[in-house]
Amino acid sequence: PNGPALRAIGTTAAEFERDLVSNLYFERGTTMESASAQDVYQSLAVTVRDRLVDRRARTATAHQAANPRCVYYLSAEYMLGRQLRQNLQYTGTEEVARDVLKGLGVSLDEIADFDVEPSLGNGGLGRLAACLLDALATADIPAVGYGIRYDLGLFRQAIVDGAQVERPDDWAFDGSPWEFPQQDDRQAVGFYGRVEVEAGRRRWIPEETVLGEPSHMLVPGYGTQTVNIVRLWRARADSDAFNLADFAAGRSAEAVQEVLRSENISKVLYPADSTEFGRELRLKQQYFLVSCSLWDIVRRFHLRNSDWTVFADKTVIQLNDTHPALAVPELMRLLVDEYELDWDTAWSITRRTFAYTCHTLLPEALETWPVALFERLLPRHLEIVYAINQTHLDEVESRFPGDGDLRRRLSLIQEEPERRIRMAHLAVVGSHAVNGVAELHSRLLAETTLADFARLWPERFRNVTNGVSPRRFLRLANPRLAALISERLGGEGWLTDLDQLRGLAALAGDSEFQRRWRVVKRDNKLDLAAYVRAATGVVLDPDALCDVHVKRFHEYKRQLLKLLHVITLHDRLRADPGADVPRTVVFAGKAAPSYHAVKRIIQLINGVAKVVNADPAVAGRLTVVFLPDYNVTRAELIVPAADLSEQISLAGKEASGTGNMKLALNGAVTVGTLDGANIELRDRVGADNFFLFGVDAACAAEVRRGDYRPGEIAGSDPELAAALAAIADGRYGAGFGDVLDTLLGRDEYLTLADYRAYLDAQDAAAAAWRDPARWTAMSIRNTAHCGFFSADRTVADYRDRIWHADPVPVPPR
Ligand code: 26Q
Repeated sequence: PNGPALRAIGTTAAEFERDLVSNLYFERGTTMESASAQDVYQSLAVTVRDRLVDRRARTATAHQAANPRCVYYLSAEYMLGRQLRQNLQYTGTEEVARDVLKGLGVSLDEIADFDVEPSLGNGGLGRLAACLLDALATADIPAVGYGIRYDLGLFRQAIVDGAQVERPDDWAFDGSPWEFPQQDDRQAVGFYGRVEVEAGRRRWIPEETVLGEPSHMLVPGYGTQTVNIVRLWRARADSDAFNLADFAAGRSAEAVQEVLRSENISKVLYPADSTEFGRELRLKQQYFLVSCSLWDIVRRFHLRNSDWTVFADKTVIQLNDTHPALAVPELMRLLVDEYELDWDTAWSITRRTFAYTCHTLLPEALETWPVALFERLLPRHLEIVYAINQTHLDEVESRFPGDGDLRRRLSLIQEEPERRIRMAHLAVVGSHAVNGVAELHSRLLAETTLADFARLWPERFRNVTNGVSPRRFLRLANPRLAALISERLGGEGWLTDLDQLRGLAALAGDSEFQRRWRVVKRDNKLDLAAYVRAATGVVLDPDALCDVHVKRFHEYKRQLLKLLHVITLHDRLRADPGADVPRTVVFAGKAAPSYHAVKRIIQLINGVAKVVNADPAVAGRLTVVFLPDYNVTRAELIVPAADLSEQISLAGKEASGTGNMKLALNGAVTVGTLDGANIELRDRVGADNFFLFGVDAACAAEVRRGDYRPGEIAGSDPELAAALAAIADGRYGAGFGDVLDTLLGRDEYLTLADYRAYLDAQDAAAAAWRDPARWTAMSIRNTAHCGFFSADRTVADYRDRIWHADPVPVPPR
């Protein structure tokens, strides 16, 4: 039992140093004397990683023995964040590593900066997946995350002449020490081809095959022995893909074309967080993920079981939005075509196995795929989708006879203007549970987007409000605040039981505690200021109110509303230096490369920042910065420094938001609308500790239905008119007429309608800031009442309401 792992589990300084130096020697072929910083980083990473391997081995053994119900999380995206500091903390080796490195003449902080985050996602959905995996492992729930190992993650954003420029994110360029390649488990995936009938059974004969090669990364739980895994698939050419005739005829370069085509499948993450439907390669990615993962899930099941009747008792597959919804027809294909179960049995197993999480309400973000494309790529799956649809519509007919309109609305196939497959309908029909990601979102899903389904199967619909990992977003990102909290609460129990933060509420008015709270915030702002200065040259005042709007760019998130506020503040401050408190406004976020309208807003922000920061009349009062390349690492820097959290989406558009939770947890006070999880956040921290403004979702829908005239609002509000005029006169750069036209034309996201209420909320926030004791009390209360937004609570809700999976404790060595 003490097998080979013995070498690398010691946590004393001597053992750690021996392994580090040994890894440097045998893995990098060098010694401390001649090692580069990159050599030291790679060896350190392997040394830390190895300390988790023994836990992983014991986890696998415990799971094999218990034969429990396993949670399989299928997601096209994961944003895991940097691994080094997390794994140092989870293995309790941070201090040892720091001391050992110091003894060897290097600083851990410098080495840790070589750690690269795998940015295998766009934003909230991918980061949620990572937080849930963290909480699953922490709860000792047997789980595997399945995803795609994109060679290129989400593009890196640079700002050139004020505009977003995208550069490739070759995240593994210098090596990828956290990955364990698993070449032996390669799996063939078919595409195209035809369906054949043999002895009355239908079988798919693909025309092309590609191999899926897994590698896994370790997902340790905090304060437990459990180490789960995330298994990421990479496409490799099948040697048959090589055009042998070309090759033999000396045309080796031409022969390689087929290889490249196959391997393109996992080449790059699509950088759009809605609407990229119709791209064949994207659909191929989805099927590639689904096919490899289901094969693996079935293989794992067969390691411990032999009878299909217990499959759904041992397996729950959570679909992270519709991106992996092809898993429904794929499981049917495996069960019916390959394992020869009858259709009804297969369908019952399938439905009991899947659960679906929806992350949007925007109709344009609901995935649909052209039937013609689907048929060419996955002919047998199309037949299965049709068969599922037939049974489904028969059920609708028997329950609501003669309602042709209802049948049309519930169908898996959209007929007009072109025949398309509705992936959300496929996911709902194939699952036993469907959930939204915040109370409001789940309610609106059942009342609007999926209303007909909610009427058909009300018992399937539920809510699971999102949460975030307190380990990553408090302990790792904000060690100063974590230390202060632990000191006051007498330990670190709050890290896995976040409701304990409530104990801070009693200290909200304590002046000595407030003073220490402010020191932490100020030190965090100094860290942010140092980074901002190096990255952009802009100098930040650590005593100014740090006002942050950081998230993906989308019109509905209304970065433009924040910018109108900035322009108005600038105007006011020129007339009266006391018109606002000293303020730093931080914008960060990426725009989908093809989303022209928001790329223009990024340009406008940079134009405004340039003018404001160069104006001596407001120096020391207002500073505006656009921090490029927002990602998990950058969030870990910005979030702990924030005083004011901008959560200003148009009500009814943001499914949940999770940045709102991260910021409140770190003591930022929110200015926000009644949208997504903001509502639940305000309920918990208290209306007095939250700056609410704007129309609610019902009102927004009503305004949109009526004849809304943004021009009239602009005409009757002089400050708003002045802000728009400033954009028009070219001082922030010529030619922003298009931005003005969207505001004064349709103003789809009611930016002008909410402008005045927003400014009033900001004035209220400024008034609170002028009274440091009042502000600090609000800040402390935000942290104190955030326990609900722990991903541990989210996972407990999924476990109780959907997964019904029991923990399997892993015994210590
Ligand atoms: C789909 C098909 C083709 C190409 C791209 C896509 C695609 C990719 C990513 C569609 C959507 C996404 C990402 C969506 C997302 O991040 N949604 C956010 O999910 C969070 C976690 O639940 C919520 O908090 C946010 O409100 C929601 O916007």
